[in-house]
Amino acid sequence: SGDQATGDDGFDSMLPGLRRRDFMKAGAAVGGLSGLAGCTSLLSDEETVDGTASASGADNSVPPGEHDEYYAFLSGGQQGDVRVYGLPSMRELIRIPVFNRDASQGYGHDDESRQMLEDAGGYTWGDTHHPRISQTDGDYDGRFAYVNDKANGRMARIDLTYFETDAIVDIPNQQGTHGACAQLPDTDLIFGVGEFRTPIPNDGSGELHDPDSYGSVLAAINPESMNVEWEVLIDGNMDNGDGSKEGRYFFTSAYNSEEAATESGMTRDDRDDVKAFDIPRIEAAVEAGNYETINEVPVVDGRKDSSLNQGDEPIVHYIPTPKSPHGVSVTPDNEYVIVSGKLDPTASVIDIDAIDEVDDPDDAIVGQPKLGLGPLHTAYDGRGHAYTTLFIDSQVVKWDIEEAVEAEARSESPVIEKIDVHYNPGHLIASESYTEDPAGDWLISLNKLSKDRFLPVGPQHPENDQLIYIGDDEEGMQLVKDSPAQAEPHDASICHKSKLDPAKTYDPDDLELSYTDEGEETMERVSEDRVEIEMYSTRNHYGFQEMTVQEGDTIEMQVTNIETTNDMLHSVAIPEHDINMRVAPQETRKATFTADEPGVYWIYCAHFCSALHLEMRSRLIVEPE
Ligand code: CUK
Ligand code: CUA
Repeated sequence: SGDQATGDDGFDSMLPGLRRRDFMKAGAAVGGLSGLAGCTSLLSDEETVDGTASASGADNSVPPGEHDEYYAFLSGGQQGDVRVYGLPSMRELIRIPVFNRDASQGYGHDDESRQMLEDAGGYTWGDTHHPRISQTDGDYDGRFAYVNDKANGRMARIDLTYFETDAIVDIPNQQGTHGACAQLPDTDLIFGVGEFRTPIPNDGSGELHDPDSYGSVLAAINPESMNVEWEVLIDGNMDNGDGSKEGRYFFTSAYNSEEAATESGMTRDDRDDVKAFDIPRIEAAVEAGNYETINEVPVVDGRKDSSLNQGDEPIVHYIPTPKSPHGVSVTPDNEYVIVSGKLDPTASVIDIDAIDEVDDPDDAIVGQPKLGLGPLHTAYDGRGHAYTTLFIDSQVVKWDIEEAVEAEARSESPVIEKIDVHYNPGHLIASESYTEDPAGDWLISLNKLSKDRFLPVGPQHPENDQLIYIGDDEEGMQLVKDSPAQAEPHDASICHKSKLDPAKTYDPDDLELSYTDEGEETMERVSEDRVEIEMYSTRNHYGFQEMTVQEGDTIEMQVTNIETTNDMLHSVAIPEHDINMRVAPQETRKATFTADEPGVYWIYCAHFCSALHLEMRSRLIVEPE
């Protein structure tokens, strides 16, 4: 928008086409101007037609009122949610409750979301690690995000039209779902990676004490129905996962090929493995009836000695890689899958086309650069560079992928530079790194420890998500911002804002419940002890100013927010009944509860909505029996 730097002050005509960073350089050269460098209102960044500041260079400032360039979706770890940041500002915009409950969004407080959480096991928490956005033709389509629950073996889907969780599947035969990823390029399947080995089925009927008899499975989930279509039983375990871009393979890392149940046992061997699941062959096996049904899911035997793995067309390739690999990610050009073992200083570069060609799986490993201590996860800039977190060294290392293929194994020559992060990074994510065309400008290092970087808040400190600018290969990586995050983001996906189209209000046609307009409110006793209420809400009242019921009645209360204005929320908060039903504009929700204590209850609107918000009230009068 031109109101920040009009031609009147003369500065933009003095500096045609220059961005702020260039100006700062120029300012330094022309001493006399350098005093103006802090005067950002005169030096605003170039802006796009829709008024979005396009941050220039390593400057992540987004002026008040301007929008960010990207959405970043971060997992919330033990909070069980997904957080949405604006990038590059790193401003947190919203948290989307997934496996947790959130009264601010009425999630877990209305019948529909309560039922969904109940059907998915009824747990009050989850452990989200890997949020992935659906793709079409290898690019984000902005329709859905998917995220795992490591704590209870589940996968959830978030509808990105409304930024709300709309489905959760409790995955049979899988206890800890760790890696999560979509089958690209068109999100044909969602994969849940089973980390914890258990007896299968885990119902006490089998051997409980001998870990050798346990197993873990890869689960393939239909992205529309969220049904588990099939599973593959494997030897060893699995950790993270990523898919090849053309849909052929799904890759997982593994740190416990030993199949041990103790730390010393899990770290005994020098090599674990990467598994390459051949999706078309697995689907052919399922088609041919080559499976055992366990807990209603077809389970294909992908263990090493399975008949399906003998011969020239194995369904699972086991590729040995050094000690306890963790991160696994496919390069944007689909040439390689890069895996790094946290207990070995190298990353392994695996040639995807070679996997099914070589006799010795070792020959598929075409590069093994030595990166530093504790290499975990790798992201891409689309210019041939890889960025890998070094957990032990507390660094991000930038390296050249082709150089790693050319160089001797364990050479450090592919390393371009390292930057210190604070402290101990897990994942890192670059803008659109999971697509075929990464943007290559920003990178977030999701650091597990912040130690001294923020005001102390007791024994538990926030995590530290550090923003690094990677858009300038000559100047190198530049640390731009420390951003505290409540525990514990693991992974993230960064999507350009142009690829999302969030709704401004609900479309009543998308909802199951009927719309109740002003004048259509009803309150009806449908049986001896059941009352149905349908009402509306608007500034600043509800369809009913009072509602009288009898002690012991079950009440089905349905509320439509008839506002058509974006952002104009109301809610139905019912004291002492554990309900806060948020209704967004044009949304209808329903909560069913029992009026089991006689008395008067002030229903109120918990979302500040206008000057008469406090007066937006109704009485629930429960008459004694
Ligand atoms: S992650 Cu889940 S243990 Cu490195 Cu993908 Cu943190
Ligand atoms: Cu409606 Cu506050």
